[in-house]
Amino acid sequence: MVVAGALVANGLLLLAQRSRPPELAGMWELPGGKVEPGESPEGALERELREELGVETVVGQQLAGDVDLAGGLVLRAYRVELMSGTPAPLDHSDLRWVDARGLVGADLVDADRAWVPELSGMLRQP
Ligand code: 9L3
Ligand code: MG
Repeated sequence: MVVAGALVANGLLLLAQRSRPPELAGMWELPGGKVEPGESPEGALERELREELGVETVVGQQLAGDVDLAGGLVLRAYRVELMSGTPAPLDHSDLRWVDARGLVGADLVDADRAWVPELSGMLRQP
């Protein structure tokens, strides 16, 4: 399983720009990564966000609908709350906070597109 986090603050969502692999580099995603053996999905997401962004988070509600990825992996997204730290692009090319319009206009990885309607509803409207 792969887990991803929707960090929303002040009506804005944090998007992260992938640096790899080449076919995804430059595209934007909800940050996260693979669940390791022995981890819960929530624990894995907290670890990934600590590694990728340098922040402490608490994982909340799951977003609706898991997404099938190539290679038999399943992608699941959760709301996450920022507890401490300021997100930094420790593993990504760049970070960006987007409102509803910015999310719709972003060059998102295909896997994350299913959540755009649900996420837009949580964000500041233009
Ligand atoms: N993936 C897709 N959308 C996301 C994330 C975090 C990951 N929001 C896909 C890209 C990779 C795989 O899942 O094919 C593993 O992710 P990572 O460990 O390279 O971040
Ligand atoms: Mg990752």
